[in-house]
Amino acid sequence: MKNDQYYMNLALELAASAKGHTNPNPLVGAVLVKGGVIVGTGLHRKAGEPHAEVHAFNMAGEHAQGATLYVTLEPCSHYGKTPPCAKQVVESGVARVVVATVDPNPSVAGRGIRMIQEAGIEVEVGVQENEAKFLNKRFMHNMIKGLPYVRSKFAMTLDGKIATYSGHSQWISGEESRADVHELRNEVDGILVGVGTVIKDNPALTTRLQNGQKGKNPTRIIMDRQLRTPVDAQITNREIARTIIVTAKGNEQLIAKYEGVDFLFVDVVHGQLDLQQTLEMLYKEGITDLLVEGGGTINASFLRANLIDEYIVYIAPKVLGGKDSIAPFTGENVDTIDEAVELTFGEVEKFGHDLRVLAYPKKD
Ligand code: AOF
Ligand code: ZN
Repeated sequence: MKNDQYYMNLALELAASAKGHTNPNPLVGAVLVKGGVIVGTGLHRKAGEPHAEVHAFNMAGEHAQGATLYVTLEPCSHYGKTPPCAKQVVESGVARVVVATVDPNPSVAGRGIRMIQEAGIEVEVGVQENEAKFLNKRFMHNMIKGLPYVRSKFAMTLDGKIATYSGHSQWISGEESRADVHELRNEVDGILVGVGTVIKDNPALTTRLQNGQKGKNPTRIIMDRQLRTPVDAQITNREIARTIIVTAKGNEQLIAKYEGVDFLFVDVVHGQLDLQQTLEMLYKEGITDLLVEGGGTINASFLRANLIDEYIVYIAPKVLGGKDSIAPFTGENVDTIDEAVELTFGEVEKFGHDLRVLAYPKKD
């Protein structure tokens, strides 16, 4: 007989297959097992659609009686877009429920587990918990902080440069890395750049997937304190994707020239747009997962405000040198190494000749 861990890993794998499709909802997988036979499987595919458990119960039918349910997130207890899963769990006649981790959503937060226990069903919590939390790091962050999960992405040479002194940067990373960036854009809700990038590169910031697959275009967000975005910039083309310009309070009268663009007005602190406020507003606009593709200044502001939750760094096997070459983080100088932001490395993967390194802020 396989153990709890084995079936939970299966449920986690099912959940992971919907990555990027469930926002703002979490990734959830469920497996029903009876006498060593998998009688039902399910996953949450998309917000508004049935929860993972519902699919698993539909598949199992009467075989759910006396089965064990493995689910990667606590079954919900609330009437949201769908009725509470905990109720269905109780009515299904399962003998045992194994949960990877508690749902931090304030409308659930332990109530689902309690409902099931109170019906006299054995519940075990914490199997593959770290893996489940890691899989849903975006959702966990949203629920706990009320902010988008921020990923800082850049491509650099082995000596840590993102462009030459003149700003030339096409291309540092290879084709495979650049294709991966489009996979990322397909996953996130928003992509944020500084107005400098808009003026210099006039990017469309859309998703172009390989094999002709149709992608989802994230909302494009421009940090533009003085409203320097050209009215005819590609990024302002509303037909392709939504665009939000974040600008300073007081600029309300100056936006008439832009058509079809949404605006957020935030405070200016030390000459810069307040990032914390920006993120709070973006979260209210439905941005749960944000990719920052900024230049060195934007990146440094996010870094120093401790607002980066994940680093996605493509490293090309090239050395550029040059004392004026551009680094991924500029901003103010610091005096000592103690002032570095400490990280822990995550997964390292090869894309063509490049490496992609993931890193996360060190938890204290
Ligand atoms: C589960 N199983 O598969 C998912 C859960 O708007 P609703 O009704 O879809 O509810 C969304 C909330 O339900 C979401 O914020 C999270 O707390 C929980 N998601 N729960 O038991 C699932 N996707
Ligand atoms: Zn549910």
